[in-house]
Amino acid sequence: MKTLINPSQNALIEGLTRPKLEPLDLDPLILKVFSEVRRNGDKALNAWTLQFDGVTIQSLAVSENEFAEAEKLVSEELKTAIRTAARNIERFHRSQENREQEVETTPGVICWRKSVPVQTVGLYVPGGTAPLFSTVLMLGIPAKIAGNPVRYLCTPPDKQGKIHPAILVAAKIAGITLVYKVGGAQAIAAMSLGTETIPKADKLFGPGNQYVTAAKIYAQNLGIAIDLPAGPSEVLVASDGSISASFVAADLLAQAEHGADSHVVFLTDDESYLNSVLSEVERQLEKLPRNNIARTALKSSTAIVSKSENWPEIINYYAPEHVIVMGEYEEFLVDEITNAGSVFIGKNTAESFGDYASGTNHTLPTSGFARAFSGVSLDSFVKKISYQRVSDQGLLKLGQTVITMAEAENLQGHANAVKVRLEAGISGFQSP
Ligand code: HSO
Ligand code: ZN
Repeated sequence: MKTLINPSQNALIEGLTRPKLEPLDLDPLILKVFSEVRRNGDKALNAWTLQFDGVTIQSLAVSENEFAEAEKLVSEELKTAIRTAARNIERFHRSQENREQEVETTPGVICWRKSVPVQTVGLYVPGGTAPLFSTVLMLGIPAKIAGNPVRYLCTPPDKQGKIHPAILVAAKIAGITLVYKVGGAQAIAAMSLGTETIPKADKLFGPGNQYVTAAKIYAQNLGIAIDLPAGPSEVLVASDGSISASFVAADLLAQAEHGADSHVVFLTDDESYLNSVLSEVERQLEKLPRNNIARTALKSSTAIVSKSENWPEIINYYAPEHVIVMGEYEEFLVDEITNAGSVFIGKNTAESFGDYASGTNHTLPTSGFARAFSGVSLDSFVKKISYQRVSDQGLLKLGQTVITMAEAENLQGHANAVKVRLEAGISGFQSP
């Protein structure tokens, strides 16, 4: 990790700059994938799957038998853990169901809003080195609560054409029964365009590599909504010397092991404590199976010593996906944080709780998007439709206001739409 001791403003800005990925010009490939999927549907998916995943898929949809097989392959202990996490995720997301009040803004003018589920949602879970079945819960459970009529999952097959059994077990628990064996940009193209087998989605969810992200951005041009602009995962840990260095080191490494492009920041006010944390990181790193990945991530990560009064500004400038605050300043920091995806408070609150099982969603804004975006929640799966009804009384009370404003905007047609009613309404009113 780079260390910055009481850095200047410029040094700080540089230290908090997230590593840039090699810019790949993916546009031609993404265009090609989309145009082939549009032209050849499932056949194109099979061809891309053979090319990128090295396997020929007999049937895109996971069968009942495959679900049953997966149940047998996952240990009881893991199934219990998945169920416990699912219960907490469900409880937390159900608490987000809020019925809004009808409002009579003017006598006779009633306005209200209702959540209506997005009709078809396509969820994506990457394959690769870590099978993220926890992400299946984080996306599938709010979709179940929202009641999206069509919800399905795409995930790439392994070399044997199989899906990791824990992904299927989690899907079942989250109420997802449609799982398709397709990954990468071709999966996003299939969800955006629809094929013979895969329904066209209205909104896409889920993390992915650069190809998946580029394809999701392309899908937006086709009028498909996406959850969040996704980037590499990140954490900022802010702690004073009262917290065991091993806790801080473990939290930094938990995030660094996600990917070589993960970014972690450690913020403290004591240089000797910073050194103990750094040696603890080295010690724990040795024993981590994914230490190569974590080591690369740590190279472009930063440890900062700065007075605690500067911490809010540093945290809010960086706008971390996750921030863990531990020690004497935790309450003060919690009140001052304005930019973060999710805040973890106190010495026991490892980010891993939120990643898996406390109930909060782990699909969060990265790359500084926490300045303006929220993480995935129940709201992400619904649209809020507004409704209104104007009675005769409302027409009489508010009609002239609308006419005056419309005429001042030189939109006579708008004014007329009220005038014709007012004239008809008033005469109807006066001669019963
Ligand atoms: N930290 C990741 C989520 C995750 N961690 C999944 C483990 N599995 C992004 O918030
Ligand atoms: Zn994680």
